Amino acid sequence: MITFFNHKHVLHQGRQEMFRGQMVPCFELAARADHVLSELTGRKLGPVQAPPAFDDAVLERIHTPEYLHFLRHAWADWVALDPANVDRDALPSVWPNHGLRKDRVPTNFAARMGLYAFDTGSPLTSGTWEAAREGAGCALAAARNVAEGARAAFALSRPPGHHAGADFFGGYCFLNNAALAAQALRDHGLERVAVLDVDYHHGNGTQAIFYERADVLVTSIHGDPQTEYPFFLGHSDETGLGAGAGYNFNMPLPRGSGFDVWREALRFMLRRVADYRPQALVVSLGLDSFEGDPISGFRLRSPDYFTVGGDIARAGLPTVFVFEGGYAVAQLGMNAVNVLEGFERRAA
Ligand code: Q9C
Ligand code: ZN
Repeated sequence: MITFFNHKHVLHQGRQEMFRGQMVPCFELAARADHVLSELTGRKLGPVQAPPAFDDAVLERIHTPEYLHFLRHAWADWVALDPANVDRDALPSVWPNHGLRKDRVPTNFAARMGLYAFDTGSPLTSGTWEAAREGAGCALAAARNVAEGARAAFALSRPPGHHAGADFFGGYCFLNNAALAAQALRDHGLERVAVLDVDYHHGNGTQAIFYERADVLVTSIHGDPQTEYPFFLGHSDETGLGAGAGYNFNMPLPRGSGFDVWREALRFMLRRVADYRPQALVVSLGLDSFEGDPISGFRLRSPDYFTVGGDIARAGLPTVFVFEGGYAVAQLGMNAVNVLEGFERRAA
């Protein structure tokens, strides 16, 4: 399968995130994408290309103009606060929760950070916009390839995307690549598109974006939000709203779940996908379900990922894979490519 690789991903390198009252080194490292790329090329999975140029207007199919404006100018605004900020990443510290107003956009930059962010774990850096924008280009290119008849395509990029909503960032995510891919498939004329999110963390951004829509089915298998990030979304009783009622499925699993339990959940979700009769599938491919992941709690082993890829292939759908989380850097390339190779074997 063809891979669209984000060569600009290195422009986004957060230094530290807030964790349990301390600043700790970021888990979402540049080495992640490079490991997957070298494994891909080593195992000859197919051609690797840079995405073609695209117009920013397509980002507004998913994100609000105000939020995009904020992201585009955030670094300049941050440095304008204090020239010494060039050597510091921007993180929020105040939020419009608990009875505070979010209908007025403050001019103060720290306040706007809080308006558009939902955690203190997603540093915004000098190159975040450029890196995230090019990553969106990878997702759009992969979607276009699949819309034009490819069996599958892979968008290999960081920062990841599934926690980002129409007007917010968090969970290391700024632009929702999977949502942009799903929307691009719709805009290329496909009537029904399904999303399957297998990242350890619930894809709250993707769910929120499509929650009231029937034309994009969203399914997700993830750590139970009672104990796992992002905590405030991802329960099984979230099934969609309005026109979207019945088009959202969550399968929260307890921390510690192994592949037997996880695969049953995958099969359940693939039946929901089949019932929907979509014309294409977008897979939010997080590899943080791995037993060695430093911030997650499932127990999948490296060979299991071949099976995951094979199960997904058996859905028989044109498939866009979008890279998401996965923080066991040394095994990340192997695990990601195992999924893709398992898919290719079954799809052939
Ligand atoms: N210090 C994705 O996998 N922080 N995002 C958890 C660890 C947030 C994960 C605490 C994890 C976000 C795309
Ligand atoms: Zn994750």
